[in-house]
Amino acid sequence: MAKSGTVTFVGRPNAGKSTLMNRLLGEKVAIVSDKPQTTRHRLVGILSDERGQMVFYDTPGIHKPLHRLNRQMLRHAMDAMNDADVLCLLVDVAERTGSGDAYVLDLVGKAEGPRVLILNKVDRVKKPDLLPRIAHYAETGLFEEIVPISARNGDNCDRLLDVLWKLLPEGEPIYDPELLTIHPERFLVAERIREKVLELTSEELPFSTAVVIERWEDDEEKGLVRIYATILVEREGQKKIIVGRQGQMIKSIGTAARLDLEEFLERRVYLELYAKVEPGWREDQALLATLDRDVDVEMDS
Ligand SMILES: Nc1nc2c(ncn2[C@@H]2O[C@H](COP(=O)(O)OP(=O)(O)OP(=O)(O)O)[C@@H](O)[C@H]2O)c(=O)[nH]1
Ligand SMILES: [Mg+2]
Repeated sequence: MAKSGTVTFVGRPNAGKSTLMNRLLGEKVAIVSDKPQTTRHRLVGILSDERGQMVFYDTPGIHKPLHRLNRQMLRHAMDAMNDADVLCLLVDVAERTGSGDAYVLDLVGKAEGPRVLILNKVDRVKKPDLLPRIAHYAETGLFEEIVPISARNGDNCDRLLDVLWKLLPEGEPIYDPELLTIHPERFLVAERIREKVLELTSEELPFSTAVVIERWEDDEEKGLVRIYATILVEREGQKKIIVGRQGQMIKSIGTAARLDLEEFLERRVYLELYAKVEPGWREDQALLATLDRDVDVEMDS
């Protein structure tokens, strides 16, 4: 009998959850950045092979929610935690342990089912420094396995996969084995544009930016797709940063995004970006609902 089930990754922002999901899939489904709070939804990645089907849930990092957007992000993380057949807590070993970690550990401890602790970013620490970390988590008695890895360079990720397959229940595949994810192209494209915004801007901007696809036109004749997207910000000053001097910044974002999208969509892309001030969008229930609606599509399995 083949294996089938869900594996959820949770942890603090920036622990490397999205990097790990992409690594295990061998494809980029989730966007990644060096800024915390990159992932805003529960993202699905599907791994199907001769052993069965593993459905990954990548989640927003657990943090103190200061806006409605962040409360929504946490809800996605909690839902994914409750839906997990195997729950993985990711910890960045290059960071000191703090009160946030204790909170996450407590949450994970309350979940049912097998739990795995993943110590990520081992490429950033010396081996002897890892041992007390491992001992600390072993003492909690919460984890079936503790696996040190580097999601970035792939170290020990095969061993992690073996552990996950072992813990997964038996069953029929949930999704068509051909599928890599269930998210619509439109959402994945908006995310990739947001990734370029995160890459090229700094400070508070990443937290207060969202990308909305306004229009999408497939021009079969010319073999290209025209995408019109808005970058939402909260204040006039932020818009100035996004646009940049003489429009340089938004141009750079647009160029980087277009190159990425052409590879992703395997088509020529005409991309037009606008910056728009939408005061307090992170508190705007209707707008957040719109952003959320584009994330999942119902698929027949
Ligand atoms: N050195 C090193 N960096 C890593 C590793 N894994 C991830 N990173 C980096 O850590 C940063 C955060 O990675 P993400 O995958 O976006 O982290 P996340 O946990 O998904 O973050 P949120 O979505 O904000 O919760 C990025 O700059 C990654 O390149 C690793 O194994 N080693
Ligand atoms: Mg992430």
